[in-house]
Amino acid sequence: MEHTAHPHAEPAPPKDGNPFDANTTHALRGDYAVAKADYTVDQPWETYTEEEHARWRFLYDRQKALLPGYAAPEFLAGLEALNAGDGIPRLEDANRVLREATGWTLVAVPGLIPDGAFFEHLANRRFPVAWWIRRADELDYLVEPDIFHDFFGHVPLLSNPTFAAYMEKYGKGGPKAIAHGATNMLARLYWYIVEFGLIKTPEGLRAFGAGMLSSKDETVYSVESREPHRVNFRLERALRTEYMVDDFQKTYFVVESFEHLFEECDRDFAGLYDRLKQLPSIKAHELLATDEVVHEGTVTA
Ligand code: HBI
Ligand code: FE
Repeated sequence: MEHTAHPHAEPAPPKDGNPFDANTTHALRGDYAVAKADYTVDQPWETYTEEEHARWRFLYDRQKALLPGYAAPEFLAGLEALNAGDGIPRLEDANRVLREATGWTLVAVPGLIPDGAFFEHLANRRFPVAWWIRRADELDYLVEPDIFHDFFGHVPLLSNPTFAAYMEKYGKGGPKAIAHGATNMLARLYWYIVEFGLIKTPEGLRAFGAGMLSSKDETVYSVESREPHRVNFRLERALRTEYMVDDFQKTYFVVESFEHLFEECDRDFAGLYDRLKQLPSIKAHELLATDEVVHEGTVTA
């Protein structure tokens, strides 16, 4: 039984798909009518049902058991510190841990929010987390990020100082991308790093992206499968590379370290946007002669 999210009537879902994220066309699920101007809402923690807490524990326990050997050590350390396995977490509890570690706080939102609002939160070390949890029939795939994707996938790394600084810088770059009509390129960077990034460790490649670490199948696929390409992360290559939202990645980008990630992105994007706009985008399955290939896969179009 789904809990009644808010007393207000649900707004009619947008007819022409999703106004906040050009990459998806589904209607938004959350109740935006009760959100403040910055799109935040109070987390209705008391309304979560026992069944929803059990759903959280199922997803949490399944991922936690799977991650050793696949997740980056910094992610595993951040997850431990959050101690969020007993049920849907109170964001305020996580905020005590995050404020101490890196000054980040979590804010509850109805779901996807407009790019401008999203960038503004990140620029101020606030991470938007959808407050609702997926339905029982969506355990393995859902179109819009729920609290499990946002919290389990994104929050653990916010306690890593270098990655936390990267995320703030990503948000601060938002207005320039909007001004240059390049939010699609900045979204590619977010997709290939924050959602699906791999990192090199002495023990081999490890996943740190929220999209793979909150997915039981893509956690394994991204690190082990021979199908996808894996190439060293270079900022321009990622900004030019297209992605699909409803399938495993055909190409994963590998960072040397979070410090190297931060340095590679510590540049003036304005000139980049203008130059890269003149170049054709790169297909998700394409390999370039200039790529530093970590693994050449078998994927095709
Ligand atoms: N809104 N709540 C939420 N969470 C996201 O991850 C998110 C968003 N809005 C836009 C967005 N991501 C992407 O377009 C980013 O690349 C900006
Ligand atoms: Fe995400």
